[in-house]
Amino acid sequence: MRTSPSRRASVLLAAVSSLSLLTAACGDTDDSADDDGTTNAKNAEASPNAPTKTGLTVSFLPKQVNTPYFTVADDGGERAVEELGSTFKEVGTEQGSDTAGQVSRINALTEEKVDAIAVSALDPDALCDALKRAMAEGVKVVTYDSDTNPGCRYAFVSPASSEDIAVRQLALLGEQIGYKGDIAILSAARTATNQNAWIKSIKRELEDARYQDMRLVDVAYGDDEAKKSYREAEGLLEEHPDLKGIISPTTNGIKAAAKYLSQSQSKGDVKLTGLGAPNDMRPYIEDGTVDAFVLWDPAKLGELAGHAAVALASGQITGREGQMFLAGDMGWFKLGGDGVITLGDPTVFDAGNIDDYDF
Ligand code: RAM
Repeated sequence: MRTSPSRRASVLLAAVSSLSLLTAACGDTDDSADDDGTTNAKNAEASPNAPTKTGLTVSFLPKQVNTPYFTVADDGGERAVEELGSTFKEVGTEQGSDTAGQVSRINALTEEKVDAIAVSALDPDALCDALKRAMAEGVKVVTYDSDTNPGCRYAFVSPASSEDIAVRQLALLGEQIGYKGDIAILSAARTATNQNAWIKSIKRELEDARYQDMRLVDVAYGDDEAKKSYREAEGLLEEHPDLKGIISPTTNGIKAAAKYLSQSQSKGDVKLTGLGAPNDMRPYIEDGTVDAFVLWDPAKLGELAGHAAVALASGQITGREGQMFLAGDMGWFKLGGDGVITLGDPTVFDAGNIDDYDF
């Protein structure tokens, strides 16, 4: 049974007054959160050979539940957590922009004393206080898909490097429009960490000489909602009659934009690429609305997050650069700077390979 918060607080106080010197001298793996959240834990030694704990409760909190991308990702997480002998649960809201809903769920999970939370953050800052409280209560926090600030979690399971994800989408669109003309981005929630990191990288990459004739004229936000994303895509075409292409770095956004374009006169003329799920995008590849798009396997992303959460809860990693953990059949993964764990290279899908994938 776990220690109650009040008991833990008094134990901590006693420890601070009488044992702090001893603790420091022993290199104890004290993981209490301090002013900037996780400093103690990240500086702590891991016990790479510690046995994998079983009987843990690991909770996944995606940006949005009941949406294909996160259903597949969280199914992967469930598989990993259950294979490791622990209990998986998923909580979340149906909206793709409900940051307050994420905060209240983090607080509820902390109250419930789950052992670990894997969260895809809708906002880098807004979740921080709740996540820091969770960590102070002994909950191991890992982000996956979309990060919070590094001080508000121990590790981040990233699909690929942000730069890579962004650059590949821009390169695809560049090829498709002959590196010339106005382009726009259709994003998800305005605050989403992953979306904003990719948009920033796309803007930086656009400064490269090869893109000198391409101009980013607008960024729209569809909040990962089908109808809103559809309307935003329509709005982009209405407001920018010379638009040559759209990048939508969200599975829900690109699907809605493809639906709009496939029914519009601009089908095939205005190019669309971004991050899409093969099963969502197959009809639009087949009917010529979309030539190619990018993604990773969300199931593997969730699986890796499940393994990372259990490795944290088992003390095998603490979030420090260079630590390693075994993610089942996926093999060993090494933590990079800021506790970032990278899944691998994204895949480009087109008519030639889309039928090899089923997610
Ligand atoms: C949507 C979400 C998610 C993003 C994918 C590509 O499902 O915005 O965070 O990673 O698209």
